[in-house]
Amino acid sequence: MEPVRDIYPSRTGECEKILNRMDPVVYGDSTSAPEFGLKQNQIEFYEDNGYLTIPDFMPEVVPDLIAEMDRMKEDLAGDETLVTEPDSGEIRTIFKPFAHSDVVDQLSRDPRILDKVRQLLGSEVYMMQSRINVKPAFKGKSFPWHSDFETWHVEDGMPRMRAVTVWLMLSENTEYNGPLFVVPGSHKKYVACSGKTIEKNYETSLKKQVLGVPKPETMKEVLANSDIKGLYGGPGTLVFHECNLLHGSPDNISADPRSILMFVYNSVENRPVEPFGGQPPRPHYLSNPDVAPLKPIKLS
Ligand code: 6CS
Ligand code: FE
Repeated sequence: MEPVRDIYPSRTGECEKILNRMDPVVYGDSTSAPEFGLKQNQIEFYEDNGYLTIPDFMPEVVPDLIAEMDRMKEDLAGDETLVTEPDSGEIRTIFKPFAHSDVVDQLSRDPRILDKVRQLLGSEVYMMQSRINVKPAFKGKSFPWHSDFETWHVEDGMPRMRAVTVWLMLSENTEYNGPLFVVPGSHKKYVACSGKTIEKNYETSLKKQVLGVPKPETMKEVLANSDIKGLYGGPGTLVFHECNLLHGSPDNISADPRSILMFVYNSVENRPVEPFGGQPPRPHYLSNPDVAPLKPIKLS
């Protein structure tokens, strides 16, 4: 098979560069209106800013999801899909929760979410990655600035920018408990990072990412054109987050956890190829080998 040309080279050993995005942000046909689709002004906001917040989207599902999160922390103890914080034994991330919870699986295929995702990506979609970021009180550590797409491209072989992360706030996300910070509009450029991907980078990057993190000088350039925006909201707030948007989050030194459930939807027309960083593909809980289109559940 012809190797796919790398239009977003990163970690090639060259110095860091800011490149142009070569892909659309919204793939959907704006004249199509799925039953639970986004409104035109929401689509435009997402296209311009790279994110969209819908407050009070599904607060009713949150108590069950928190119960499932607590159950999975116990049930999956010692499993590779549970990642702990760098300086404590606290749980940082539960990967692939849909595989262990019907409640999570059903939500990931809820047409009120799927219609919007398919509308943005203009195709059928599959679940590329899913996680619960727990951010425990006092002990939840930061995530440095990064674009998820950069990692997915280099380490998982995602060829183009045609994926969206949809995440639901499971607790109140305030300015104090380690919320997500985004750089609105940063998804329109691509930071080709320095360095080279090391073998099994994921064994350390999920606790503390080093590769694929733009240097301070590069972030200074990015931030000269845009402010940082913190994403705050109550439990049940939904966020759409374009795959190449620069984001990060500070430590949580407050007394309240800041937990979120994340679904990464990738277009079935953007299935991964050989990872561009030259290392073998990452495990199934980071890049799902099941690329079958997701079927929406029936709402009762
Ligand atoms: O590795 C991943 O797939 C995700 N996790 C981290 C810490 N950074 C990149 C991406 O968001
Ligand atoms: Fe991320």
